[in-house]
Amino acid sequence: MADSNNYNPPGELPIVKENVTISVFAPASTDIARADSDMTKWMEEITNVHVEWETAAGDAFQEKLQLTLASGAYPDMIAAGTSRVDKMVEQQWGMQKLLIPLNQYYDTVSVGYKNAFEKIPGMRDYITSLDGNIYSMPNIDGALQIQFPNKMWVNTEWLKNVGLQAPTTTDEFYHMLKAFKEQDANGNGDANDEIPFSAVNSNQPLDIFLMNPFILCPEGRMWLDNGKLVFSVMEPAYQEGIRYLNKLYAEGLINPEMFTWDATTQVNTNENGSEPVLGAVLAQRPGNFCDLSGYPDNSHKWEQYYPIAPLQGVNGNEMITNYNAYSSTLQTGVAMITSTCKEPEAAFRMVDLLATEEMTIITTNGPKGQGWRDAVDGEIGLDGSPAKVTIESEQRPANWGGWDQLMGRVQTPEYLAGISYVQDPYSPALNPMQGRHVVLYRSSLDYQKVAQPLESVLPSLYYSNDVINEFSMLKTTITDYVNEMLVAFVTGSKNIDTDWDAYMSQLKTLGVERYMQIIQETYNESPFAK
Ligand SMILES: [Ca+2]
Repeated sequence: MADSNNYNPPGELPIVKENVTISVFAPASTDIARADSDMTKWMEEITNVHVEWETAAGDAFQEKLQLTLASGAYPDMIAAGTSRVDKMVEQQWGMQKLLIPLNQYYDTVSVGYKNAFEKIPGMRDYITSLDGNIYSMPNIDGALQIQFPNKMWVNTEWLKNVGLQAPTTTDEFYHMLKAFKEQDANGNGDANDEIPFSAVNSNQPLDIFLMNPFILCPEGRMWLDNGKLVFSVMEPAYQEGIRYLNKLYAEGLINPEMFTWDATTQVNTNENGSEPVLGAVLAQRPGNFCDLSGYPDNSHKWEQYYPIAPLQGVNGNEMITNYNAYSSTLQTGVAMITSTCKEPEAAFRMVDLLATEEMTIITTNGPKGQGWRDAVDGEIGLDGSPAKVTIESEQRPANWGGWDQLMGRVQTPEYLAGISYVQDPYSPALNPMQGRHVVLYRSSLDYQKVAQPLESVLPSLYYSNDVINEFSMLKTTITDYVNEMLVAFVTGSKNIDTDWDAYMSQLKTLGVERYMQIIQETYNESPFAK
């Protein structure tokens, strides 16, 4: 049994007076052996918690973890990093008492997560299982561009060349694409090499940004209207939005290759010639359509692009954009403590220490004074207010790596906004306040201003064992069909008017009513509805 006298009060270091050992099962670091990392040694020095690592190569991690658990020889802690354990599996392990509930630690000794709970609305609800217990310690990426990842990047040089302002309506967007197509928008003397609009279908479905003026369409295409589930793809306004997309396609304004392109093809196509060939691109970040590598000698084409704000609603709709409040920001299934751990408080407090704002930058950038320092007067953060810390170089010390997203890194939106950069690492020629971090942050504010209300966001939920298999099957079948029909309607291989009824009836045949019922009932039972 753990000796409670061995513990210093919460928030004080070291965590324990006399060394304790925690065994941790983790994916191997590609950087440096976990035990050899300078950060590992430093963590032990400041906490008195010694970690005994057991690792498996990243792609074998899940399989080896299953084998380890099946053998009954549990590690004290699982630190899955980016090989996250599925939300449902995590809940199942918790209910089987393989993992211990962490509520008491969150309530009594937490410092880092306590701060995060206060700053991130809905966070505690999101990580609470159906039985009311919390079984894991999440990573949090609170960057604004993660919450608003579906941006329409437009080439601002092209806008100047065709004499247009950034479009604010679906009509203006259409006319902009037409101008891109008909004119030599990139100014290379060839009027036919412009691709007016593209996206990589695998990570940015075509119905995400351009559908919002017609009907709100988040990733997953579902949202809550006063607690009642809406599946956008079944609504008449969605049909109208598809008519618009079909018009763009029929007039040659949408890249016909986008449905089969991957990100690399898109980047290479745009980087191939002396001038970019993509006009508008639906993407999370410039790296999805430009090559930012090879610093400082890359093409710098990305600097021509800036995201336009969400378009105005049609038919009197308010301007609205989808808000990815939970799924990418709050990463569950990262760090979990097993029932055989003899020092669960030490394990929790070690991860909770990593979850403090101070540790975020140490984990990511290295020790203070090596690449980063406290900000001085006059340095401002991304949000324009006085900065808290200043990053001078994003090159951290060579032996520091391995802990980044391994367990408990918490980047709150407020903290990230308070970072000042001496030099934008992707664009040395630019003033840092015009650099990539700033572009991503500032353009996200245009989206945040018209974000769907938080209560209308459908989070990914913990489903009960009774329905999980049925739910997963319905989800796969229905999502595949909806994606297939989206392409068919947009490209015209199915007719959006004459084939719409058949589409609706096929959705019913596939079980869409039951699918929505499961989600609605699970949502109603979740902490979000209470
Ligand atoms: Ca041209």
